[in-house]
Amino acid sequence: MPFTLFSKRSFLTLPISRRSFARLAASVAVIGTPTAPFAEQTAPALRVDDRRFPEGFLWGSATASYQVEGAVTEDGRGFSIWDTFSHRPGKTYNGDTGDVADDSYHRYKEDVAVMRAIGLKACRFSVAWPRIFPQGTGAPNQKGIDYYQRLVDELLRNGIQPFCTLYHWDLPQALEDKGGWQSRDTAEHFSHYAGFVTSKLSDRVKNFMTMNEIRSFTELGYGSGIHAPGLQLAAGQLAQVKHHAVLGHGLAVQAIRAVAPGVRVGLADNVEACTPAIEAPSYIAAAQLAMREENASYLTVMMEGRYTDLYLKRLGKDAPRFTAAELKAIGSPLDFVGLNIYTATYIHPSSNEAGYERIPNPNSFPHFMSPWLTVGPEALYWSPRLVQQLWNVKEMYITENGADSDDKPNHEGQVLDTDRIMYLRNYLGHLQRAVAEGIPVRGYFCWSLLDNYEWADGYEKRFGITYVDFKTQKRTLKLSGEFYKEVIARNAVV
Ligand code: GBH
Repeated sequence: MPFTLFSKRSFLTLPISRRSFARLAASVAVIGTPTAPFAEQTAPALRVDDRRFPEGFLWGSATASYQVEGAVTEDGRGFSIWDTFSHRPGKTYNGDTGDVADDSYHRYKEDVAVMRAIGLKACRFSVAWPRIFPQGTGAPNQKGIDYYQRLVDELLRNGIQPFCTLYHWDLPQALEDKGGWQSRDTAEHFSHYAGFVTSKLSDRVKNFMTMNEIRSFTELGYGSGIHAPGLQLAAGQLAQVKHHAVLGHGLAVQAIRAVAPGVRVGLADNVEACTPAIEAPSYIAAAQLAMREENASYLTVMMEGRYTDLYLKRLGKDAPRFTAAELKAIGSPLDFVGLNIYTATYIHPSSNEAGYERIPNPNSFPHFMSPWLTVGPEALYWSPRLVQQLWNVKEMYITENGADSDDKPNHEGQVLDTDRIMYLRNYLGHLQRAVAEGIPVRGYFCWSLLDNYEWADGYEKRFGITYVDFKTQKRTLKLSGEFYKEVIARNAVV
């Protein structure tokens, strides 16, 4: 048992009966300490109860097709924009591609066994569009469908609920060749694909997410160009790309509902996690304004069916062109909102037009291996709270949260990633606060089950709670995996 940190009994299950409590309290009272506060401070059972999640809270992990599957030329899969982009010299760290990745296309049973060993109750995975429609549209590829049916069956056999993301950035190259998300047609093709996959999986998958992180694939893919397809469009063109993407989401919601009225539909959004720098009324009010405005072209337009006035005003002539019918589709009601949260954006009140300002992180702000991954655990409390307050959302999930550590196996092959544990423990502590206050977060998906292909950062950055040796494909649970297992077993922050 290389990973045993401390005995379970020492903290959670120390048996203290009411009577022995009373005796203990009484004996303490003799030496002059007030009874009740002492009992509260020292009773382990009470302390852990305070850190518990409600029964049925869904503990999961997340991955994405291109980041784990490999097998890019197998069983009739078409090429995606990431195949093209990652093979272009100079676009990714070390020239790394997802050609093999975690080889999960072949090793999915092993991966599900890892999930089961951790005690996971849910698995968020994504479907590669070019496995289903190699050309983006036209004739479906049965072998691609078969793969996801096999994967889902394996999850269900192991008592793990599948949560299916339909688009985690692997757009068929054939569609990019026709304009990709610059073309409104892509939104229509996406909704058709989404309805088709739902029709093939909805007998066994009950939760679908249309898209992962619209902000990321539009702004990085078509704005800064650091992700596929690597374009750097002008502001007006980028605004139109973003509009087509949210339209694709809305049309997909409708297509999914049309083929499978019983399934639950949401998305995984990397909301700008606006967080009051100080927990005081003026800061909280400012953070709420910021949450709405900073997400104007993503979650806000999906929740409200309209772009904010300030968003359109600021863009001016670069504002997207849209119709009322499109906005209605974009605002299609959802069953849940998934939030991908890694960092906090700190906010303070301002007398400017918006009523708030973002606070830039000082250079000394702590972060993980990725410079962007600053540590802001309070985001896991404030984002669900503000999203619920703004839009009265009935159900939320944290669909991604995690960190990249400098993971190096020791002489025994263990990865003792205490910094990732620190990250997870602190974020979960704030999530627990949210849930304890009645904010309807129903589950949490750790990013990621496995070290995997971290897009432009290749295999350099490791986000797994399971270490992957990319030479041998050997999977080894990290210490953070053991930590997460303990969290799940006790349904509490430990
Ligand atoms: C998520 O993105 C993705 O859903 C997932 O696929 C990914 O593996 C995971 O997080 C970890 O990164 O290079 O300085 O311009 C998280 C949001 C947005 C974070 C883009 C990195 C690039 C910053 N990502 N960002 S920079």
